Amino acid sequence: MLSKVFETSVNYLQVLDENGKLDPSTAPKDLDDKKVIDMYKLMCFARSLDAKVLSLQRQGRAVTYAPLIGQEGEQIGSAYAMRKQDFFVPNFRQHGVYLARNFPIDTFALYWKGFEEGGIIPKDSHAFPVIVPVATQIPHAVGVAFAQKYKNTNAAVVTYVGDGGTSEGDFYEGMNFAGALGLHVIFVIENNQWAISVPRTQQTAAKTLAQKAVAAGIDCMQVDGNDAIAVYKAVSDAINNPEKKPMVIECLTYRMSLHTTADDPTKYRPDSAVEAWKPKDPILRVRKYLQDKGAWDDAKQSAMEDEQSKIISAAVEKSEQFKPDPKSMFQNVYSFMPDVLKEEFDDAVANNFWQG
Ligand SMILES: Cc1ncc(C[n+]2csc(CCOP(=O)(O)OP(=O)(O)O)c2C)c(N)n1
Ligand SMILES: [Mg+2]
Repeated sequence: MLSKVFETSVNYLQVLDENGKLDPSTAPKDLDDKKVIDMYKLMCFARSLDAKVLSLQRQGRAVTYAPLIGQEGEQIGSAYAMRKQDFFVPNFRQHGVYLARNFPIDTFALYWKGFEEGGIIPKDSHAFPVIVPVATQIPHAVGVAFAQKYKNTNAAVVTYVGDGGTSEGDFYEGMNFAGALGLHVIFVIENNQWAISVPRTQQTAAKTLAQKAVAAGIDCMQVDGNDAIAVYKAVSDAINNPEKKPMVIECLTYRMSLHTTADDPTKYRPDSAVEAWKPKDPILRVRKYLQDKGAWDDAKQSAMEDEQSKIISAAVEKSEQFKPDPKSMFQNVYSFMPDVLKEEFDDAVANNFWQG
């Protein structure tokens, strides 16, 4: 006898197409113009901030930076779906999510100057710090969700991982744990088609990255990651799931710029690949949608741009006047200072090594 014991499929969601046309049958029930305008403004803000930091880095005024341009739709859409009590566990590219979660822009500016003080996460923000080792945030996120279940809170955990990150053991182990224990974690896969110079096509033979959830017994779906409204709906449904089930949401998007400022993508991908994604821009389609409805116009656009640019300039100016305490470089790695570090610290203090 041969019988089928299991069958599955992966759904794909798009609400707003590239021309700004909304599909009412898939649109979130709670969608109104205010929400769309809020998300639109945040996407524009994220893009302006991104351009600013990139230009500061090129002038030697900021440290290594991972641009987010092109990924504003999935970042703002998912962040906008989060409630205050939910936890945000990032990797290294989710500046837009921090922004939408009201992370202080002054702290951001200090972070990109390389100051320890920029790494301080405000208490009660329910955000974790930037993490660079690929996919190591996943077990942390799952651990936070385990703690929420143990404490019987009503907080979900939203964590982010790149297409490359989904090849890591931490990703599979974390999903397995979340599935087995029924933890309320939402795994947002930012499939931006590249892991530095490795294209998505070489990353895995799997047809979708979402389906990796299936082996862990977790629900999954694919979303147009350049459609902020679709991402908002997918993440919001997962957060408000009455059974608090885990969920994997693969956002299809594109890394329009560099991996980081230490990278030169012209060495491994043609400009035409980037050009092909330009019409799918996540900001453009929301603007078209709002303008067609008469809810947005050029005057509103320039007023918004002026306001955002003033906020960004003020934060940058403040960060450039900031006087860091050099001792802080010793103080934030361990909860207590190990002997070997203490020795170096004492030596530095005794010899006044940071003066002059
Ligand atoms: C464990 C580990 N291996 C390798 C690296 C170097 N590295 C940094 S980012 C990256 C690619 C990540 O690609 P992806 O997960 O798709 O995220 P994206 O950068 O595209 O947002 C690699 C290999 C690292 N930081 N950590
Ligand atoms: Mg990637």
